[in-house]
Amino acid sequence: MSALSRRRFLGMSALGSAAALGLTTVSTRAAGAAEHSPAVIVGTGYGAAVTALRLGAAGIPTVMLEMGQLWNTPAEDGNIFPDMLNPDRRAMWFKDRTEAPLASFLWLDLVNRDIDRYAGVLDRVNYGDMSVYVGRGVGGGSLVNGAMAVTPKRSYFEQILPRVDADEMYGRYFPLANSMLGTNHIDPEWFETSRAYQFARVSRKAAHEAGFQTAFVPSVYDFDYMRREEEQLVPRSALASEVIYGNNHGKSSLDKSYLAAALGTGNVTIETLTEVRDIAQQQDGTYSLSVRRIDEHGTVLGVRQLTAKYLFLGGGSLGSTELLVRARDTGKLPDLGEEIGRGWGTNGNVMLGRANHSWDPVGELESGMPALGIDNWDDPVSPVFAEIAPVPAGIETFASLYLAITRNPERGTFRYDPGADRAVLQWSESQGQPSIDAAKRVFDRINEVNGTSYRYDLFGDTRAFESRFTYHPLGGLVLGEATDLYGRVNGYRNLYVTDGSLIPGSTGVNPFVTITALAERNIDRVLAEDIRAA
Ligand code: FAE
Repeated sequence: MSALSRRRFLGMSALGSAAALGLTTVSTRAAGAAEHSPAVIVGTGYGAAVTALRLGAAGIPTVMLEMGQLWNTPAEDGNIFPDMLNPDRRAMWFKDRTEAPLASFLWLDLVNRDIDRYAGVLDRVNYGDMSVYVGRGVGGGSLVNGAMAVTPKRSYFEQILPRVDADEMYGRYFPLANSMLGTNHIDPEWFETSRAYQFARVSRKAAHEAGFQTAFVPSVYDFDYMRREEEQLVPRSALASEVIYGNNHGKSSLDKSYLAAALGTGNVTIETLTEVRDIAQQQDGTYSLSVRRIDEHGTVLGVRQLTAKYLFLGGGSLGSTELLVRARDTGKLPDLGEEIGRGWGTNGNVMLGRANHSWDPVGELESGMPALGIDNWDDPVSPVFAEIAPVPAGIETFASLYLAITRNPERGTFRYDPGADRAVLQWSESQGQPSIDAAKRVFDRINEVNGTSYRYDLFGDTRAFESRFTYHPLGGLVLGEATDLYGRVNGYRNLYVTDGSLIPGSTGVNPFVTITALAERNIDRVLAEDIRAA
């Protein structure tokens, strides 16, 4: 067994037994809740998980603090997660009703359900004109996302982060990230015959008719497993309408990859249902964190202080940005500059649906995991990468759904609201218009050539394009602006950002591979220069 597999095995056992015992501290050692740790990481998403593995492997005792739950124990129905058609309290983070991205179908609210307030796995954070979907739990967004593992086009990466060495990223860190995450590719022959991808083939035909190219999308969902799902040899997940509220099988989420390996180093501890509220720096330069423990019903169990020499922020674009905006504006980290909270974008997300002809059915069975996209990114006027998204309703819908990623230059800013003690995003609906315009150029043409039309019934009113939510929040603590070129926060030693908040609002593709690869690059440098050399 390789060292990595051994670590993963140890880590998976620790996660399994913590879940079975209902523990909120996960470790391969008998670890108590220490008051001081050499390194603390906020969150357990992509950036955080990479950082934990590399610190743990370097022998640095590290504590990860995660506000969500460990998702590892089946509930009474035998499943860890609910499917999209029958959501229950596990679906959402403290909501009275689910808030699914498709608000309606035939203008009817058939999609959402009343639920009990609970520490569920998907959050929708609403800021006026913009709502942001994020994952909550050990693994962050990896628990709820669509598993599309896409490396950005090099020319675009060079545009968005011109001061990052692209040779190093494409030669070393992107391949490393993909291999660690478990990225795999669909067998094109199987794709042509699979019932579960008829919806994607129908969309492909319409795109090709209009002269657009399509491309397969790599995934961290195991396509071999999916094939066996279709053959009814294994329990179904992607083919059982599981997406956005978690997958019970098939997906290599971070708890099965980086986080398992991190725990397996023996140096990493994860504390769940533990939210970092405040950060301050002490006289000796170490950081103190005010940390709130809750139970899964939201009852506050206590607040305690923790200290760390090295503090890594991996709470995602919303979480990390909020911590630093709050720290600056409450005077706890007064040397933080104006760049904190800036440069936030939606990755140009816009969703839309098309109505197909009755002779072009999409099929009753749709895989929850997308595998194909319309790739019009090289078009200088309307660059669009549109993933062909499923509507896994279990019935024939004659609908094609798309999540289009566009090059939207609009950016938002987070400001501290002292009354609510939260960072609030400044973003107006009109800032979504460039995304709509770009997508409209592509899909107007597809509709015109194919004699099809938009669906006006999917987003709660009669709009055809929905740009008021995003799955891909990026920025807020932009690399080279709020931090140096390796995520070190300007103005403070030993304080780092390691997640999607480093990326300036856009990656042109689904972002988790970029976040992972950048985190690998940054921690390499930080370990060598700041930690090993200290
Ligand atoms: P993230 O994964 O969001 O993790 C942050 C973690 O920190 C979360 O677990 C939080 O609960 C936790 N946290 C935040 N604040 C605190 C605090 N103060 N104290 C303690 N814990 C805290 O961060 N991307 C793709 O590349 N491909 C896809 O197919 C895809 N599909 C998506 C589908 C959905 C429904 C959603 C919501 C997202 C999707 N994404 C996809 C986006 C992707 O999951 C996201 O970019 C990454 O998860 C962001 O990684 P971060 O490390 O920035």
